Amino acid sequence: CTRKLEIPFVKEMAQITQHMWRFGWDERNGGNISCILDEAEVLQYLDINHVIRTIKPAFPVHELAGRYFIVTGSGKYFKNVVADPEANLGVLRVSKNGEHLELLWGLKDGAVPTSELPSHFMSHIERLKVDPNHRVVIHNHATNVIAMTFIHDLDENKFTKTLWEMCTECIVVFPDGIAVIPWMVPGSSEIGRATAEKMKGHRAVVWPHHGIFGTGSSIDEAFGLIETIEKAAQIYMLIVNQPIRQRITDGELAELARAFGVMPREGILST
Ligand code: 2HA
Ligand code: ZN
Repeated sequence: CTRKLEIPFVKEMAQITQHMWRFGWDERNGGNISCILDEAEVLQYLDINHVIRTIKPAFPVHELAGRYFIVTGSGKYFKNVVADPEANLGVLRVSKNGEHLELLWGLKDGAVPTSELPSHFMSHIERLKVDPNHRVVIHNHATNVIAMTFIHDLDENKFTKTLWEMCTECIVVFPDGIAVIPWMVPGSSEIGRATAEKMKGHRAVVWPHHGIFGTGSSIDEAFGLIETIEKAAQIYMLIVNQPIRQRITDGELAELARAFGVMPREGILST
């Protein structure tokens, strides 16, 4: 198949990586995406019995055995995905015993999956436990989220509260709040474990001075979540040194939650 952009899940990845690069959230090789695919979906476009090569993950992933993924490649630039999806993306299946990744398409010329695969896999495992519809993990370097981690308290409830106050719709989009982990070395299993631990109760995790992880049932959901958080962080960065004359009160935030039928994470609002 040469018309790669006609495969819907390839096309969607190419479009979203391009968007994110244009937003300035994925400079150079920054950012990575992994998306769970249904076998039936993959079957329509690829020969699932033809394994191009196998790749050893950093650790066995028994919990994801048999699952199909489309992922961005390690060291690859989001900017370049549209022009050459097969070099920059890969479709793979976790082997039946969870010990190997079976490459079915892409990752041309010996490329390997994203350096953040441990964080992605561990996050998928935890999100699937709490949400059977979970499918997508997106990591990027959202500019204002990073900026905010230099000047705001990194207590996750305080961080969440500030974001909720920045745009009326925030509490509706992420009533579960934003988690924040300490600064850690990226690409490691340790940061993967810390991120996944937070994913038990959150869909978004901020990595201070680095970026954000967002999850969801689709690329739209995961991206929309990050987009909303980044927008709120942008408003914060715009107003932080200005005299604030009026704000959304805790009472109004509670009223919003009631009106939209969402349950704000406990311990954040004072009402
Ligand atoms: O792929 O974003 O966190 C580069 C990164 C690592
Ligand atoms: Zn990163």
